[in-house]
Amino acid sequence: ILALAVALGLLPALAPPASAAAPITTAVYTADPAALVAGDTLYLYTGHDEAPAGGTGFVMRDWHVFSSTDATTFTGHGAKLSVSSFPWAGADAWAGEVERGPDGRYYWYVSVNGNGPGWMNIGVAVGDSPLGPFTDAKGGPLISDDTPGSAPLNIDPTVFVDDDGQVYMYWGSYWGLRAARLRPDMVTLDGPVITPQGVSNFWEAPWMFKRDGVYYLAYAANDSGCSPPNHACVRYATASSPLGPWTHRGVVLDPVSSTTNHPAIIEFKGQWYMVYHNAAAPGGGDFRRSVTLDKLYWNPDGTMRKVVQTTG
Ligand code: FUB
Repeated sequence: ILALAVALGLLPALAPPASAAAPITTAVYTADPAALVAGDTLYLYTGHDEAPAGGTGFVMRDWHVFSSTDATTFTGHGAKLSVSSFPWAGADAWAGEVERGPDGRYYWYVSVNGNGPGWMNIGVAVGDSPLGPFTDAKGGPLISDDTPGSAPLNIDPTVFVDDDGQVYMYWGSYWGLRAARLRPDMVTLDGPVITPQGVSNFWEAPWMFKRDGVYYLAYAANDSGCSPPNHACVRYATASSPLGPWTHRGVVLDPVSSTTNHPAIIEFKGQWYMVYHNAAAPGGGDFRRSVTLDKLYWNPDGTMRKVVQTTG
């Protein structure tokens, strides 16, 4: 009866038992996770924090890949993409995401400093398998300050291929969230850049996905509703159309021990997960972060329950 009442939405579900979440690795500091399921494997694509202890800024030169078949034990595959993979770039290997294209290849979208007059760009690399090898897919930025309508800071791409094959990309920061359609080639804009509406308190780190016909956009927010101050939480919004308008639905992940927060939400072997980073690894900090994950549960009405952050 209790289970039926919960299923009908008449009673709130009891909090699920906590499971131990440890950093996916302590061999390197990792940040800005993106998740991809291919076959029976969960792949995590991460940034790599190399700031010294006590450092006061990001030192990030490459991106790493990890894989797991149980979402508990992860194998590190090392750096599979670096700033030097993009001949036109020079620094700042910030957040990225990998998406499988209609051609079956794997496209890795990243934030990277072009070393030109502007600052950050969206670059894209491609490989024939989730582990690469990955090479620059375009020979220049997909999005730069020169792109009409682009964001004031072009970082944190999230790419989503809808059931009808249409590709969408969201990106941006506190100064402006942007979205655009991509062509099936995955590396060319398909129409104008737009400014999505209804995404409250957006800070950075968008992650787009779809569940039961509903579009979800999770993102880092840094407002007074996230406590402690200046530590981002993860909010999310839903929409019935991939470009919005969006309706804010609440906080799904409270602030973590690092000032930044960065979500990747994915279903793997029937269980949903929130993948994120914090400063919890030994010697960790705001610029020495580590990726971890916890289970994520849904309410019957399609809203997400707040993730219980575990340690282990
Ligand atoms: O890791 C560098 C930047 O910090 C990312 O691009 C943001 O999402 C934030 O995590």
